[in-house]
Amino acid sequence: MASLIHDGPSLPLPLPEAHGPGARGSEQETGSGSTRRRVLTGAGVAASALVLGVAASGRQPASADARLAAEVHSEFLHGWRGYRAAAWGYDEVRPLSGTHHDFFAPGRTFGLTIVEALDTLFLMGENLEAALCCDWIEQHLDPVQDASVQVFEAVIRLVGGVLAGYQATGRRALLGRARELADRLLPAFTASPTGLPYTHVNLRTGAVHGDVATLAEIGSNALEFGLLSRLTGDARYYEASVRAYRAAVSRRSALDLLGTSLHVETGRWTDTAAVAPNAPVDSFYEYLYTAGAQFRDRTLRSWYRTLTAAILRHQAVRIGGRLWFRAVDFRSGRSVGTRTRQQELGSFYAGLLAKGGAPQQGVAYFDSWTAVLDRHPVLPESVDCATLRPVDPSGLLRPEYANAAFDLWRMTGLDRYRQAAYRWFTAMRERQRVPGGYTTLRDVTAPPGSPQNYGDLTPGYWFAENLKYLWLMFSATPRFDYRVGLLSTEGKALVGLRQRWV
Ligand code: DMJ
Repeated sequence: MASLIHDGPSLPLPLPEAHGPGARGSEQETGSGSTRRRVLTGAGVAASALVLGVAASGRQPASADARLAAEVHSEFLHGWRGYRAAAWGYDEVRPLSGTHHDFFAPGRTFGLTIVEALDTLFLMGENLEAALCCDWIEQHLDPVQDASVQVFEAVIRLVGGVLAGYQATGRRALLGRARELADRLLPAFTASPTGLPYTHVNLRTGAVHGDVATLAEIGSNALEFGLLSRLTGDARYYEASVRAYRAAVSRRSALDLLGTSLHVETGRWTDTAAVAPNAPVDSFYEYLYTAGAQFRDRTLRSWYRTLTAAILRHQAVRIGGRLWFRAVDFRSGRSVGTRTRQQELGSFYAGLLAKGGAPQQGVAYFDSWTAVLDRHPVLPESVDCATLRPVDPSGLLRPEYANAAFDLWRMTGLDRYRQAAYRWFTAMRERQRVPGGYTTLRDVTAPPGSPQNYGDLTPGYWFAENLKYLWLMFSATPRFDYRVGLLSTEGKALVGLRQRWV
């Protein structure tokens, strides 16, 4: 089995020039260029990460911490064994009851946790386990099931996970499986009169439904589809992504803000609140930046700059001396909704801001979330940023804070981000570890260890993200090229995996 993962020398990264629309040149932005410059420089922000004295992308870590890396590895294996023992072949494990959860559709399995864990296992040197995952995907993952799946989740988790498996192993069957999945998902884009994707598609019949799409659902596919286009030479995937982005960005307001959801068939906004970086728009901006950089797509880069300048201008607020982002009407810029409610899901944005040219704001936003962590060792799902009290106290084993710490550490090399991530990790270990793995919590403010507080689920993303960020920070693994390595919103290492045994 183990031989199914290639041994041998490190291979050159598959990074040819983009062949998709990104190579075609840029779309000219109008109207807000000078405003954009004023906003960024007026806030004292240089146009690149150089303000922090760092490279724009990552660099090889100077030092590993073998003891902490071993702790992280051990906890990942604890969760993995829990899944293996109770839910192998199913989507997600319920570690308290020893049962499983179907993530995409009742009665259907995609072996989600296997797909989610694959590249993390590879990065941790678990060759045999990684090979077992590859075998399962090749033999059992059915991309033509009679199941209506959420396109967004299927792309970032399944297509991304299988692609990362291919990048780790070079097994051609995995690339084929990723492509089959993408082909089954494409009708969500191609059946749409506007290019905005329907939210759901039946993998067997191609029937689409879900005619109101959030920004995260619209944009969070450009990395996976772009890589697939690059690897297969078939431009359709990336073209579908860019068409969807264009359909959304072209509907921005005069303030260069976007609402939250669009009607797929009419192209009209179904709400008018600009809520970035909170859900359900979060990764729309992440992919705009990351795909723009990865595929050298000047159009996407230009859109990212325009939209981010508007977010910083109209949504950034200081509350209690900390940086937060308020929801505003996207046309008027006036506050809407609960001004002080912030979601943990938005905390990844600290890293994105820094990567995207606003490092001071990125650091400030990270510090805001660290202040929440000072109050609540496990971050609640949402907080009132004026009081730092939970609004939704559940603890869903979310990875976003560690993701931001990883991005900031990778850019700066500063140990404070590793320390912050380690503190986050130890709280998770203390409060969410159970004999069968790791579990969600109903209330992060309840005393640790109360059985009635356990939610009985290890989400698939826990295997893709939470401990991968920690492992990459502490292990200095030669399996990852820290200079060019690219992680998706689901933590999938889409670029920068080195195909070799260690
Ligand atoms: C993950 O599925 C992805 O990170 C997604 O973009 C939003 N967050 C969840 C985990 O919290």
